[in-house]
Amino acid sequence: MAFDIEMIKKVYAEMPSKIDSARKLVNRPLTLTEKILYSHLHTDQKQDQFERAKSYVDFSPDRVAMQDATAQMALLQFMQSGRPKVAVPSTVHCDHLITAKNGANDDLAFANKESKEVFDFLGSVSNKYGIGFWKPGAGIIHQVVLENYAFPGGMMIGTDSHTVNAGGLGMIAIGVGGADACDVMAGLAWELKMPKLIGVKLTGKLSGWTAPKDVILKVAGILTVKGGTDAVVEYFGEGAISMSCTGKGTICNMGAEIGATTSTFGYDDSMSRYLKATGREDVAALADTVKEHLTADVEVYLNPSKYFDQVIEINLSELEPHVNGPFTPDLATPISKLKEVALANAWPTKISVGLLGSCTNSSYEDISRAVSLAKQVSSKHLKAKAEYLINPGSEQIRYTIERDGFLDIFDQIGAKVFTNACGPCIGMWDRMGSEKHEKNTIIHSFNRNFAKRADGNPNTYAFVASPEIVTAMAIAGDLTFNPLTDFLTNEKGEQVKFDAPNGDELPTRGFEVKDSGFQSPAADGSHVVINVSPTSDRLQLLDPFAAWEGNDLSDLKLLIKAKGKCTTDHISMAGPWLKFRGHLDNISNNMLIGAVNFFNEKTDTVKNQLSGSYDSVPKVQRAYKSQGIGSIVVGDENYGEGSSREHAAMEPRHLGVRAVLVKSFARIHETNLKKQGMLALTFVNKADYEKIQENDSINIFGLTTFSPGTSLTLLFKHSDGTQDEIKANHTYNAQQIDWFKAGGALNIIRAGVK
Ligand code: MIC
Ligand code: SF4
Repeated sequence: MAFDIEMIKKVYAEMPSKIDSARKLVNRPLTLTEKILYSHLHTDQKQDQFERAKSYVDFSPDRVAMQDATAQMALLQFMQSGRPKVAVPSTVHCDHLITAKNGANDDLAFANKESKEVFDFLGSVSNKYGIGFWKPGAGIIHQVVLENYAFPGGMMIGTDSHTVNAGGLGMIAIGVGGADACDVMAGLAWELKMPKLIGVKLTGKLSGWTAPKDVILKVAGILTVKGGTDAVVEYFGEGAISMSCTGKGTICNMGAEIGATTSTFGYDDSMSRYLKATGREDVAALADTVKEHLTADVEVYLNPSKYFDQVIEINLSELEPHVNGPFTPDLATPISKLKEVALANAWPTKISVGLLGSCTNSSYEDISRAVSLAKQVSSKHLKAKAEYLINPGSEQIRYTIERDGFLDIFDQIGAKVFTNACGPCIGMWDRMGSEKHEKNTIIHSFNRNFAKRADGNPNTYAFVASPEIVTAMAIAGDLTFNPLTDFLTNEKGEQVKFDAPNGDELPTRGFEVKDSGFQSPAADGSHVVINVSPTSDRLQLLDPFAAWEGNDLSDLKLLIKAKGKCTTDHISMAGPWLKFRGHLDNISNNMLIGAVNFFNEKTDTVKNQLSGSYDSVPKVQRAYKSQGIGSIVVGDENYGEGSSREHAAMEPRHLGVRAVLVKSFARIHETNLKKQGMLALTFVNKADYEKIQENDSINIFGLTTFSPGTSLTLLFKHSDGTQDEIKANHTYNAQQIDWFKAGGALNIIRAGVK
């Protein structure tokens, strides 16, 4: 039986009437996205003709998921909320804190020792507050959610940007910061700006080498890393229906890489098959009873341009496999052009490692198709040229692929299997020699490939591709090799070509698992005591941030003017820093160390205006803080792209940065800044970015009359005595202005006035 079946029954019982009344109100057919959103309005939220990209709307998500690296901060905040138990079904998944080094068994044992304090903390908080707990080794959050919790037509939030993966099972699933999760677990409404809608019509059918991953690699190339901002992407068409449920998950997963709020697909037979195969016949049967509500109204897909803000059409029969990268997931190159592009750009063409797995691509289908290529190494007398590493997505997948002999086949090509966890995808990869910073190329089936992300080496060129392409290219060891057309010379000196991959959507013998790694919480957790040692360097209880002082801000220093891409990985790096995710003061020592200083093009080297010397960003900021001087951070486009980690907002807040002024923000990061009581501002005139100088002192005016829709004024006083007045926009609504005034949203929950 599925988890939380009563909750699912309730959602489906109420859905038809809620959708009917929404349809009457807007007086036109509804997209799937609108149906799910309108059927999850918070009880205090009046149904209305919400304006896309404008209206803030209060929702009641059905569930919350958190992974270990973000759950620490989410739960530290929840502990302050004064609630005895979570208000909606919630889960914690231990997947981010396990370093890939020697192989699954060793690595898991090591992580269990190294991060014992954190896992114990998460386990006992979960136990106390009624949260389901998935132990280290159980699997990657989004794979485990898809296998156990996602359901068509449901709405969930999760403290990880790839929460959107659950769109593969027809959900509206959205990545958020821990403070948002805290609100929903505390029983409060969750606010979202009514999204714009992008429709993607998939015609034709995938075949041969092309995989679901190629759909999203192509879409990323079209929309770029910010093209999906404030939008939900809804996929439909015969191509969507013919695709597996887990394939749909892959596509939705990487919607995070185009900045989309989320992506989703209508309920179809592939979802029903998946629900049944994962032991949820009950959910499939229930979904069948409300089938027509779990997809858009017929008119919508017949005439999509009338209902979506933008429509993209992709013919799967003509789609080529793509390889995206390096350094950004939207640099899309079709495989037939890769050789030419790689040579023209002087990318290192020798592939040293191929990596399979991550939450994006670790389904049974993915692995079985990769295996069909790995098998050809022996049958065609080849030798795998690159190293090949695998992170299965869950223990259920791992157990099943072991039973079905897939791990043996991988073993024959010298593959190493790591723990069912994120591992190299989030820099938890103890890669031998990476500290030498040699130029090298890797190819993986993950979703992100920002500089330094996998192994900390800025000179690792990481490319993203489907599991099939990753496997074939790792065997060939060459980025200029096109497995669709090119031949390889085998051990006997013969020219051989790969047969196209094939595999099973679902295991013919069913999924199997011995110990899934799940731990259910105590029925009554009131007796559970949570200990956080005051001397711990991994965990630190939170102190409330100070409320706004009630006046305009003056004589702030410019901390850094960041140049170019500044993702959450640049603002609060993962990898070695993941271990401090539960300790705000310690993790603040990584604040913005990856951002490039506009004035000297260096990372982690900014001018301390008090001493005139250059030092690391956190050190300079701590120097300002010790003198009671605030500062501001200036940034470029899509600032804060990538992760949901709220540390990227809490660190500057903790260290005394007062405002972040950028050309544009990524959605989750902007909300995280607001939630923590920071000023998140954008240039009215983007060219003003150029006016900001290294020695600037800044005043911010307009705070005493801070109100929705009114811009603020910033005065930049330059060291030569001149000054520039700049207008800054903001998107704060009345409630968010209250967060700012209170010094953060949590202070309002704490005070019990929300
Ligand atoms: C990621 O893929 O970058 C992460 C690590 O899963 C993050 C969450 C985090 O930083 O903890 C995400 O995508 O939200
Ligand atoms: Fe983990 Fe990578 Fe997925 Fe993030 S993207 S949840 S780090 S596997």
